[in-house]
Amino acid sequence: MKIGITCYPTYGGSGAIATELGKELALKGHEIHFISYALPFRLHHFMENIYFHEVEMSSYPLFEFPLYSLALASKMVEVAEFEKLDLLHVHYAIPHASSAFLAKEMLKGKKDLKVITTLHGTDITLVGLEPSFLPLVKFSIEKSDGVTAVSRFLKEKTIINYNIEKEIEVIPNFVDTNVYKPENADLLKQTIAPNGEKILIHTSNFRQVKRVSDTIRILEKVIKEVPAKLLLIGDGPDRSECERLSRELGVYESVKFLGKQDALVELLNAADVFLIPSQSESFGLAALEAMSCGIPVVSSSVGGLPELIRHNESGFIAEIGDIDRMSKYVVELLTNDKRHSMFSQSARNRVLANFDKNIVVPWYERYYEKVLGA
Ligand code: GMT
Repeated sequence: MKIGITCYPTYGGSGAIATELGKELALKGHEIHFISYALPFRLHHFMENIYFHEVEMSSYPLFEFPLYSLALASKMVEVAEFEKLDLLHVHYAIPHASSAFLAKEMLKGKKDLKVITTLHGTDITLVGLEPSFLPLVKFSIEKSDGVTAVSRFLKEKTIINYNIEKEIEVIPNFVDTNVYKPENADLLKQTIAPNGEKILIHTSNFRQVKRVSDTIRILEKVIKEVPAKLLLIGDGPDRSECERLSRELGVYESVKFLGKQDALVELLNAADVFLIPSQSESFGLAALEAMSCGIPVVSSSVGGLPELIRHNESGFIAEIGDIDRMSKYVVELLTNDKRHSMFSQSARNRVLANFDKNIVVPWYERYYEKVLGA
């Protein structure tokens, strides 16, 4: 198939999934055309069957705000027509699904461009609900030829919040279990925790919805019982506040703010527990990557997280903001080696059985065929 993929190219779960999907499809012989304003962050090497089309933006004094959605629609039309795309798969509804609808309409009479929209999270649970976007998100979802959501939770939210009757296929996030796998990281462990402290880890874009400050509050409680360090990977608006909080709580020396990192697998393998105390999380790709490395997860009980993490098996789940309970769960995992290793094995097995790329990518292919067939 000739497939156009549009996603946000910067750090973020939807961009990561879209890019990994494109790469896997290209390896299987499909021709993939990425259409975005910059090269997706996980696409830095040349790969056969992958092409990138940059959406050029021009400025004009009258345009106080950049007209990206319109420029994107024009680029979609150009690529679909000249590269003879079979379908366009857009990730994150705003504004991608709307631009795709416009492109589809513009091509009518010349070709029937099928559009598939994958809903990822805040496009539905947060931004999409704003009155200035809601009608457009609803319209664009209804006009897509196919719609997928990354969890049952997100599917339900979409149906209820936007009053949508359209069929939505749940296709979960996936991971390359040959890359994200358990491996020895003793050397790195020693560098991070020279006195044998346990290591907690959290990775995110440091947005409010991630509640990163909860990880620091958890650490403050945990180190009263077990010597531990907290690795914070990523960057974003809440980072300064988190740094301030760790100083205020007197745990600054035990928290390492590492910023954006590429060597994620190594860092995950150095850790004992992964923390994801989010306010909202439609799936939790970061937790999936940790579990694939065999790292047990302690999370909040929101969104799609309970669909990923089996409570008391591959991790522990607590109410949002219940720092006391989450700290107790962390201490339990850090002080009970037998339990930790059972959780670790169960996390890895759960990923292998349900969320491996070799299970989920063919699922997308089947869905494409279904939409094209229709
Ligand atoms: O919403 C975000 O914070 C970023 C967003 C994205 O599009 O990059 O992440 C969402 O999509 C991921 C991939 O499907 C999911 O694993 C994340 O759970 C989801 N984030 C939220 O729902 C907050």
